[in-house]
Amino acid sequence: MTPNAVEQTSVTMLGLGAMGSALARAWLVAGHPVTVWNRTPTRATVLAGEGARVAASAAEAVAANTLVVVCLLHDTSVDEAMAGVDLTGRDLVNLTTGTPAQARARAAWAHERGARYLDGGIMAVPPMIGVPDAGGFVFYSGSRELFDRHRETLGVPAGTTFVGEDPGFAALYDVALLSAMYGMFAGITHAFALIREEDIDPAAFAALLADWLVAMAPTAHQTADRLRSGDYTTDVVSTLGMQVAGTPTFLRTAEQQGVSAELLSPYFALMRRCLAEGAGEEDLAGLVDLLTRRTPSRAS
Ligand code: FVH
Repeated sequence: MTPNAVEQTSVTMLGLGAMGSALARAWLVAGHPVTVWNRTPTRATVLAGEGARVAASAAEAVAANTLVVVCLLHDTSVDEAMAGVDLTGRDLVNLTTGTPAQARARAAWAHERGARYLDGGIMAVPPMIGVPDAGGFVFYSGSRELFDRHRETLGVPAGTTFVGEDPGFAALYDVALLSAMYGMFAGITHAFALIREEDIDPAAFAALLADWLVAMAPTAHQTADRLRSGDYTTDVVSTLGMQVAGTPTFLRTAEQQGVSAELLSPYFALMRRCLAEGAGEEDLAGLVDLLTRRTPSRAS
């Protein structure tokens, strides 16, 4: 260490898949001592060459450092990898994707074993890890004290956003954002299918499509405002009634282009159901209530 260098927190990384390897590498590059373990030991070879210490077992890796980060395939793999491992006094940060219920159960499991617990939901793909301008970040929830203690270290691979003391919240935010992403992917898939058989350059079309999706993104804020206020009718620009009236055009166009409407139809069915409940003058915020089976404010 150079005379002015600050000692960096040592990190144990369990799981060296695409994401675990990227995380471990980011800490190594930033000067953190890193101990790694992977079920299939050969996956540690490259990182060993980059300075990681390779543990022979998960137990040995956990014993090496207070801060233990886990990024495995799924919740069951966490159970299998950590069976019988002593977690006493560890700061366990679990970045394995799971449900909110799994995260809450995992927090209780960790506490029973004498560990502090933070859950994380990674909003990035491996190439974004360790690249500050890439826009990747991780939702964290659970112990605020633990988050604050390791905030700087956790901020090395990607940005950090703490979303609450409920350990299930990081997973909930993660799944909510990814669900919105899949909705967008579904729309992109349908749009490309519509033009697929025509003499249209997909790249030129993609530029228009991407700009349109960006222009529509503020809908998220408008929906939030309506859900908070309960006012679904003031200043509605595109009423549900008008939009439902337009749906046959979308379905007929799909049919004429030889495209299955299977991605659009469920959303249109929800719109029609909302209209049938009397929401014709509203915008689409009422669909949220319909999905959650809450009584929409129009009925109260
Ligand atoms: N990669 C991505 O794009 C996404 C981005 C957002 C977050 N996800 C989540 O991150 C978790 C890990 O994903 P990954 O990309 O690293 O996944 P793989 O490359 O498939 O590596 C899986 C690792 O899990 C180990 N593993 C699986 N089962 C077990 C088990 N029973 N016991 C111990 N380890 C297990 C596997 O080990 P091995 O197959 O090499 O022996 C890998 O280390 C995941 O939750 C994503 O949803 C990634």
